[in-house]
Amino acid sequence: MLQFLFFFLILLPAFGQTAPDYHNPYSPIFTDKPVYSWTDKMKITIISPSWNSDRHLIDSIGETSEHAIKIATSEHSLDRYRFTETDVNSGIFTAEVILTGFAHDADGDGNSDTTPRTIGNGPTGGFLEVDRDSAITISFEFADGVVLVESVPVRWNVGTINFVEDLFFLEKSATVRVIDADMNLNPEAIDHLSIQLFSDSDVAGIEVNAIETSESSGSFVATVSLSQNSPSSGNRLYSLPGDKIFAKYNDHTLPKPHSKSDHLAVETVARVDLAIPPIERIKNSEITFSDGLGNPLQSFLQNSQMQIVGTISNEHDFKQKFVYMFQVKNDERTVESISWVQGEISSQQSLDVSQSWIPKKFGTYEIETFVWISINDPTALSPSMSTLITVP
Ligand SMILES: [Ca+2]
Ligand SMILES: [Ca+2]
Ligand SMILES: [Ca+2]
Ligand SMILES: [Ca+2]
Repeated sequence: MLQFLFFFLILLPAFGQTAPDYHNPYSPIFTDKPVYSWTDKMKITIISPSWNSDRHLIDSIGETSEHAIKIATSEHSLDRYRFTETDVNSGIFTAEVILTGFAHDADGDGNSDTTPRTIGNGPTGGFLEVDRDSAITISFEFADGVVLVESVPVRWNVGTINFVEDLFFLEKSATVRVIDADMNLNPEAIDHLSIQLFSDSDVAGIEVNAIETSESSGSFVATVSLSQNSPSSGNRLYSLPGDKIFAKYNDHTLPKPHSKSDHLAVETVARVDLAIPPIERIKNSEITFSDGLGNPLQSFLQNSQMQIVGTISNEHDFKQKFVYMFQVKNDERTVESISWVQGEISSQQSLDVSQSWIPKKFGTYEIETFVWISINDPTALSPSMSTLITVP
């Protein structure tokens, strides 16, 4: 017994655990999540160097009745579930179990969406029925009379819904995302759920199918097109410039204090407008020059610091992110200075952006400014501007 405890203390740091609680025997059983959804896949790891009986072979644990591993809720149980060593000499044993939930209509169409069953011997391919608020207990009798135990809860989650942008353009597409781990009904396949979409101009709207982004993500995405020229149909939603568009997901898998039969609609909103070509989205005015105190400069001096001041304005009714670039070239057309300011400009706002610069030599300089979406996306939001100055 003392020998075993010694092993566990050495292994602790590798798993980032805090110091063991000596009043409770330390249990080297780990699950890949602290909480599971009702139809999740569980990956369980047991650290048991003493069960690495042959350092040249993959060992197994749990399948004998004398030293059984049991994975169970208060109602259902997988007894003698086999775990296998991760490598011939690791002393670390793993297994997977797929939770199958209980009979429940998860999407509100009147039919149950689960296949509850408890079957399997491990190390993979086992199924375990769980209830909404089950606790799953993993126990391993790893020495006579010494049983290690770990327990993890099962929970339902309140789904969330969001449009990926606050503003969409007509005749383009809009993407909406629902995150509800409870609708990852099969952790080994792509699931789907339905989302209702409507607009101020079409309050009846459409129902679209949102597809899980990967086998077990619990994140579901749907894309619709927005049209002012064609009526709603399929994945197309009729809407007019200035409309609000709405997306709604009905969650039939709610945690306490909701009852299991409750449902709740979660909703999100975005706006639609006419598509505006990127180059017309921000107005970039002529640059000006000032001294350190903000007074306008008419002439320039060598080795004297000046501020190059750009002015941009956003005449649209949506806020925009931008990056404003300053570029200075000398008479040899060589770039002497390049810098940028990143920011966000509100609807109907005008902003000054400035950059200090010291001309080191006499000569003529060309100062160019560019407004882009971002450093990574150099799509121009306005035509570039250029000014020549002479430093006498
Ligand atoms: Ca081994
Ligand atoms: Ca159903
Ligand atoms: Ca899935
Ligand atoms: Ca849910």
